[in-house]
Amino acid sequence: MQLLTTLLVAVTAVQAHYTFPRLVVNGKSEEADWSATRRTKNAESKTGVLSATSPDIRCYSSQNAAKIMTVPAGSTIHYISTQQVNHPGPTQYYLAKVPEGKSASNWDGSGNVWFKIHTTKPTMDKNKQLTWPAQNEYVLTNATIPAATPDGEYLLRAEQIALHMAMQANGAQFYLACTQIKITGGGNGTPGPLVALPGAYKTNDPGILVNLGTIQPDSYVPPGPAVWSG
Ligand SMILES: *[C@@H]1O[C@H](CO)[C@@H](O)[C@H](O)[C@H]1NC(C)=O
Ligand SMILES: [Cu+2]
Repeated sequence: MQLLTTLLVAVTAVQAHYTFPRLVVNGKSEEADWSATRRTKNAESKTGVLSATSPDIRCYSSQNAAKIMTVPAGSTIHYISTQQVNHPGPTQYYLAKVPEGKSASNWDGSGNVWFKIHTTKPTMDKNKQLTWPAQNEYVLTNATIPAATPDGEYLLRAEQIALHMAMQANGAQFYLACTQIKITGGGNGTPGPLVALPGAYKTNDPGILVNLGTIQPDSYVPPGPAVWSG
């Protein structure tokens, strides 16, 4: 029994990484894992992206998905995680509008097309550690699709950046997923700033190369553009 317990603890430690195979929209989950969310290259290994400038930073070299999920503007969204999101770091959501004549079911998300709709800020816990909303949960934090987002097909990208090793270059781990969605009932906003992925992040951005043991919550600067809130 002692041995079994030890083994279970060891296995749990090895599996302490995660993927986000399901989007939840207003409490209703995608019908199955990887149905509208593109199956990422790390679906089995669950390892994070270690280079902020690699092509994997966009959608983790994922396969196109079969479905496109309808998402009313103004919806509350989040993702289900395969494991506990145990590492400290921000959760961010981005959208990219599919160009005219292309489809969310196969567009690659290239170009200056991505805008950020959500980021999370840390607080200091009672052990003087920086912690983030939804840390240690099996979901990513909720975000709102801005009501002013124009109708149409989009790629939705979620990331959680694990910063526990980020005091060294390429030590931050990016866990991410992209989902094929169609926004309905939206508005006439002009989303921006628009950035490319890769492109928006640099290895030495202060939110990527950072020692969490030496900063205050207010001084953490998440990577990427400002949030567009519509
Ligand atoms: C997140 O949104 C879901 C509905 O999609 C809701 O059930 C849940 O309570 C929300 N969680 C938080 C922390 O607000
Ligand atoms: Cu880890």
